[in-house]
Amino acid sequence: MTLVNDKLASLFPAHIAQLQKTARTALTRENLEGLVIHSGQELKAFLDDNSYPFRVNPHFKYWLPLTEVTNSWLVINGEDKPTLIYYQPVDFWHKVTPLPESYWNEFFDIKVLSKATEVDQLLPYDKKGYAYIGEHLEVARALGFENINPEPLVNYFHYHRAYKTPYEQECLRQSNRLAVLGHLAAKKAFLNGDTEFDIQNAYLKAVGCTTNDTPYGNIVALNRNCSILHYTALDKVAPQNHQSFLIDAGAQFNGYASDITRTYSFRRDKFAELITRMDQLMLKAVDGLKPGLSYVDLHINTHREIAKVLREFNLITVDADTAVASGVVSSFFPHGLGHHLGLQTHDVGGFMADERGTHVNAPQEHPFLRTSRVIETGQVFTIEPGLYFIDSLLADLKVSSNSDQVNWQNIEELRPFGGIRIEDNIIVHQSHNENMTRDLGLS
Ligand SMILES: [Mn+2]
Repeated sequence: MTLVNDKLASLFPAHIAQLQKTARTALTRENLEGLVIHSGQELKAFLDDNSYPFRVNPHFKYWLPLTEVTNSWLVINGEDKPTLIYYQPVDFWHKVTPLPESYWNEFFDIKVLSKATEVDQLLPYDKKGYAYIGEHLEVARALGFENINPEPLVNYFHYHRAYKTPYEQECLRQSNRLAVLGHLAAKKAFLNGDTEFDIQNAYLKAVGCTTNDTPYGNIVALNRNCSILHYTALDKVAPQNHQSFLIDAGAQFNGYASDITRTYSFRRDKFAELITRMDQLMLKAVDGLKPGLSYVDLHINTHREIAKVLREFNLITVDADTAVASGVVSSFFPHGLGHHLGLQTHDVGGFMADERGTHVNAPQEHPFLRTSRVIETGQVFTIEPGLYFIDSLLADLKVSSNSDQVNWQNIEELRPFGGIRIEDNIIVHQSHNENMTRDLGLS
């Protein structure tokens, strides 16, 4: 861990310098003096005194690896050392986290806040030139902010967040490392015949986290459940036969997410062959990530590749081109090829054509694609093609005019396995792609 820490320490200064530069440009453009970023506050459940799990403002954790502190603030002007107002109450009910001593401390002017309501004493006196970035609009107004989450400023940051600094890239590698530990444990639990619930626990134990710490709700699915794209039910009873296993699960490191999916067959059967073929297709799609190309084109091209697989496995009766043209492929691959990855699992800025935030939709025929942006160096993506046997989509297909393009008997044979998705996390470098997931040995 010290080696990792040394590496992060060596990369952090350039990260902060980059963010300062971004902030300076954005503030000058908007004619503002500075920005005040609120980490957030706990949100109480309705009529209850318990809070939802805390999720820090992503703009806050962009600047420093603090993901669990509420009522904390950053004051930034892009020139001076940013001020961190760190909330450390006197509280005998809850664990109070003292400020961790770390490589990033020296880059902030740190002030400790012991009463959340007294923050105004530490914030800039005149709020006119400052923008509030955060979730709690009533707090911002009460403090006297007039500029609350101004869109041009937020868009500017969202656009630039797509280019990961070397520090962020290292955080994403570490986040992949953690998730891979979980994936290896989960695979073992599946082959041991465990329930979905027990596989999930094996995953969390190996990563060393709770469900509140994962970047999104893990998808741990056996057999037919693999066909439910966002299945999160966690059955506590084992199925009669273990046939297939799909796990879509990530981890967080310093607030950066990993998002990895694997599918396994219990036996060496037709479904296992289909997984091998989809894995090959998936790696080919990764090779298609190149600076200057369009992610939309890569997605559309993957449709054609999946059509070829459907034909090879005799799941359709027509050639690939016909299946693409008729739209049959979408019944088997109904989601996008992938998305930007970073501080958020589905990272922001995917539809932005420029730093003003000009929105470009995904093509109408591909409504679930999460990015329309040109691929560029320094961006980080998931690539996650899928091939599923989804009851509702197949039912629609069966009564459609395309029904005769499908080999229904062969579909029935594979339906109990649910489906396949394979997902890796990739950094696009100028001369090559870095597949962080494969580099860690997860096949
Ligand atoms: Mn994903």
